[in-house]
Amino acid sequence: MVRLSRRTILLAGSAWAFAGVGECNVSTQTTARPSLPIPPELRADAAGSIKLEAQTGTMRFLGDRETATYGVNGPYLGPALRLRRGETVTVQVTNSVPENITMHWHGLIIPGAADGGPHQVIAPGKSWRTQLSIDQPAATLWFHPHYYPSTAQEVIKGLAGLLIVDDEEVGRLPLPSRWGVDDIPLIIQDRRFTPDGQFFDRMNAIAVTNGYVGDIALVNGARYPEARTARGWIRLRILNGSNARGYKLSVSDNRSFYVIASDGGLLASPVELKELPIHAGERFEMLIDGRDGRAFDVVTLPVAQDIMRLPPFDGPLPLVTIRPDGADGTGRLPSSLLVLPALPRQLPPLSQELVMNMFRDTRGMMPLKQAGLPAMIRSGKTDPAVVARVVNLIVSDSALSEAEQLSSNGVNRKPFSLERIDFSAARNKGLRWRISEGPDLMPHPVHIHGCQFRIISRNGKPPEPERAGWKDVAPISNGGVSEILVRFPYSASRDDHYMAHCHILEHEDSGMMAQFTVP
Ligand SMILES: [Cu+2]
Repeated sequence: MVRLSRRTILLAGSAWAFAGVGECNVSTQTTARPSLPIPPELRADAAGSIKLEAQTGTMRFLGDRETATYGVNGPYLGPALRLRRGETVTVQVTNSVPENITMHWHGLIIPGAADGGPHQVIAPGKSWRTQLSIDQPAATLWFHPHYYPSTAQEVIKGLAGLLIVDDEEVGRLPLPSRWGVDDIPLIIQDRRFTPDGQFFDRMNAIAVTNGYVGDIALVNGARYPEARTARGWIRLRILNGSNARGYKLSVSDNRSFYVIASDGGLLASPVELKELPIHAGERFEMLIDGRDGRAFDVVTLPVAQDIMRLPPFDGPLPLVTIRPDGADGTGRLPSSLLVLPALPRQLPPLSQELVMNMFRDTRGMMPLKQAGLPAMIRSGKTDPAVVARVVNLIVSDSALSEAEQLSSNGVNRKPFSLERIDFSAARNKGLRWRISEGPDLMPHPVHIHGCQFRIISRNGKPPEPERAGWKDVAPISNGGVSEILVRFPYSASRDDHYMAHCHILEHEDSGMMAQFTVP
C-alpha cells in the first residue's frame, strides 16, 4: 500500500508539464494523505525558562515499519522556540538519548559560552543550562546538535527544531503570522531507510565526499503531506534541514512566490521568483498568493549535483500540498519590508581566508564515474541499471575507520582538530572574509557561528537579491568564491570558541570545520 502510494506520486511527478498540474497531481492520490505536522510553539514560561529534552522515540515513516528515532520534547524533530528581541531566557537541555550530544542555536548571535558547539558536551542523563539574550532582528533560525564527529547521525535520527525570533519591526508589517493557519513552517529533509525500516546513516567514502543521499523527502517528518491553510496570502518558513541535499523549490502550477526573508531576517523588499535553490542549513521565508483558494504543491526540481539527481529527484518531486481553502486570510504582501544597512563603499581589507578541502575526493567520486552516473546525467535520461549501481555504492560501501573519516576533509589544508584553535577574529569590527574551495566542484554551504553576515560577492558578482540580506550560510560550488562582511559582537574564548564549517554534515563530521576565538 505504501509502495503503491509512492509510485502514484512519482508517476504524477514525472508526467508534469507545469501548467495547472497541482490540482491534477492531487486528484491522482487515492490513498489518504498525511496532514502536515505543525511543530508546537514553545515560549519561555513566566520565570523565563525553557526546557528541552532530547529523547528516543519511534515513528512510522514507512507505514508498516517502526523506525527508531530521536526528537526534542517528542519522537522526531522538536518544538518551534519563539523568542523575542530584548528577552533573556534560560534554556535547560536534558540529554535522554544514549550518546553525547550538544545543542547549537544556529543563527543566534550569542557569546561562545552559550553557542552549543562541539566542546559543550551533554553526556547521557545530564543537563546543560545556558542563558540566551536575544538581540537581533526577527528571523527563522533553528537548533540542532553539534557533537563531533556524529552530528550527521544525530540529525538524521531527528534532533533539530526551529527557533523563531520576533521583534517589533516584523510585528508592524501586515505579514501572515498565524502559526499553522497562514504562517506555515516547512522543514525539508531527505532520508534513506535500511530494509528493516531504520535510518541508513553509514559514514563511508561516498558519504564523506558527496554527503547524505536520501531517496525519500520528508516535510516536518511526513512524506508528501497536505496542509489546509487560510484562503489568502500564505507565508512559508522554509528550513533546508537536510544533511547535505540542496533543493530547487518551485510551485506546481508555476505561480510566482515572493521571498521576504533569508537566514538572518527580512530582506529590504520581496523578491519575486519561480525557482529558488536552497542549500543545507539555509532558511527562506516566502509569501504565496493563495487568494484563489486553489491547491498547489511545493515541488523540488533537479539540482546541479549529479548524485542528488537520482530518482525520485530526477524530475519535479512534490514535497507538500498547500490547500488554501479555509477562512479568509488577513495577511498581505507589503511592497517594502525593512531598511537594510547598505554595504560600506570602502570595504575593510581581507582578514580571513577559509578554503574548504576534500582529501578523499577521488575515492568517493571515481566509483560514481565508473558506474556511469555523470554520463547518465549528461544524457538527460534516467537509466535504471546505472541508478541500481550507484545506489549499491551508496548503501554497500563499507564504513570508514574513524581515523579515515576524520581525515577526509579539511579547512585551510588541515582536517579539523578539537585541540587546535585555527584563528582569531577581532570583536565588534566589520571584517571581510573570503570563502572558497579547492579544485573540487562540490557545493559547500559554509556556516559561521556567532554572527549574521552579508554576502559581498559570489564569484565576483553581487549575490542574488534573495541572498543580499542577513545570512549565516554562504554557499559556494564549482570552485566558487564568496566574500562576506561579518561582525562578531560577542566574545568566544579558547574554551568557548566559535565554529566555521561546511553545513554538509558529513563534511563537517569528517574534518571540514575550523574553530576560532573572538577576544
Ligand atoms: Cu562541504
